[in-house]
Amino acid sequence: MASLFKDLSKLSAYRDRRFPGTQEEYDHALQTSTTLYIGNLSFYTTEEQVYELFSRAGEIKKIIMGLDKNTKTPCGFCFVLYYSRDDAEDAVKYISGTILDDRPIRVDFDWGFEEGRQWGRGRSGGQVRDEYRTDYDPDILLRCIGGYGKLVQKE
Ligand code: GTA
Repeated sequence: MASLFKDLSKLSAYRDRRFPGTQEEYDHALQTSTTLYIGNLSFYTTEEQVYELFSRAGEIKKIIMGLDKNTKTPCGFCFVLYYSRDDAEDAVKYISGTILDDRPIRVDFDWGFEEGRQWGRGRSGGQVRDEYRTDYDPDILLRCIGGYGKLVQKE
């Protein structure tokens, strides 16, 4: 069966500025890689939860949680490495957009994990995109008010 992902524009809208090669090499890596980037994770989602969800698409080789470079705590992303390209494509097709810990997660092809890529690159230590967030973040709201439990009790 022809792959849905032959069209380069469907592979990823993201371009890693730190990729060490040419655009052609980047495109080739995205077409063949078995590594995925998962974004919009809750800071409380564990590696075990990620494993449980993504192993539905195939056998996982490794998971690397994205960490805030200052606090060394999860900051909303991770990398999932599969053994097979077909399994990685299935995860993009079927798992992207599903809800994990109340958040719709984004599953993106990635050029491949290298040591250092697990750290948030934002000035504050977390992900760059969090520094541009204008919508409210339910995680932060919940931390401020003490969780849904308290809200429900007050009603
Ligand atoms: N494969 O979508 C992705 C992706 N993202 C967002 C991060 N990584 C990704 N990999 C894939 N697909 O290893 C990887 C990075 C790195 C790790 C942490 O996750 O390669 P980071 O998010 O902290 O830093 O990365 P990064 O990616 O270098 O920052 P960048 O590219 O400037 O911005 C990330 C996102 O922030 C952008 O896609 C955009 O949505 C948002 N953003 C950036 N600048 C602005 C702006 N001025 N206004 C609004 N939004 C912005």
